[in-house]
Amino acid sequence: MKLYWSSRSPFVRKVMVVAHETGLDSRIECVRTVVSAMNPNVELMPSNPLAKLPTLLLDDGTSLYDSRVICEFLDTRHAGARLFPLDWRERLPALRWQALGDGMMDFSLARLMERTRPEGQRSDSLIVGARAKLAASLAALEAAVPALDALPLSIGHVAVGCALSYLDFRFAADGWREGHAALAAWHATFAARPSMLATDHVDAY
Ligand SMILES: N[C@@H](CCC(=O)N[C@@H](CS)C(=O)NCC(=O)O)C(=O)O
Repeated sequence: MKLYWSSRSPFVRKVMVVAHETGLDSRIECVRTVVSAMNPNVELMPSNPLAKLPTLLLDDGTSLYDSRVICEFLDTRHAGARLFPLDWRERLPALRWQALGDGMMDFSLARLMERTRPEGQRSDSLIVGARAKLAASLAALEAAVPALDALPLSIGHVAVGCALSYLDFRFAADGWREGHAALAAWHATFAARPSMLATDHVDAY
């Protein structure tokens, strides 16, 4: 399998963490790929018309996107405990946390894009909005720590853990741990997993 990949992408990291957790990482060839919302990568479009990362190309030529679809596919290809639980009592929180983690990545990427625009073209209101969503997301996760601790590792844990690590990578100055001691402790344990250590962000093409 070929994964269109970047060391900067939180969604790619989410897929790679799942690959490591499921023991499938050695079957994935990572292909460095540059994408941009402003200047879409046309070479990626035959595999993914949205020209986004991550995109997974299977050996039979089938392409899979986005990270949710790829992660769920990988979860059908191993014999260990399911990251997408079948029992709805565990599945619902896992999917909700995945939605929250993915959403945090989405508004963080949008905020990053605004930060890198030339001064006059920046939308301050988008940055303010992203900050408000971040505060609300962190408050919700702080309250969810007992449940995160109680349930077995799921795609929700992976998405939330990757979203928080992306904040460290791109928005360290925010100091997200302040006022979120329980979440910070949960994240410290999660970030020490071998799957996270093997997939650290690098700010390079
Ligand atoms: N919902 C998608 C989001 C993927 C995404 O936004 N990827 C970014 C890189 S981290 C991207 O490809 N951006 C290029 C673009 O927006 O055209 C997923 O879960 O995979």
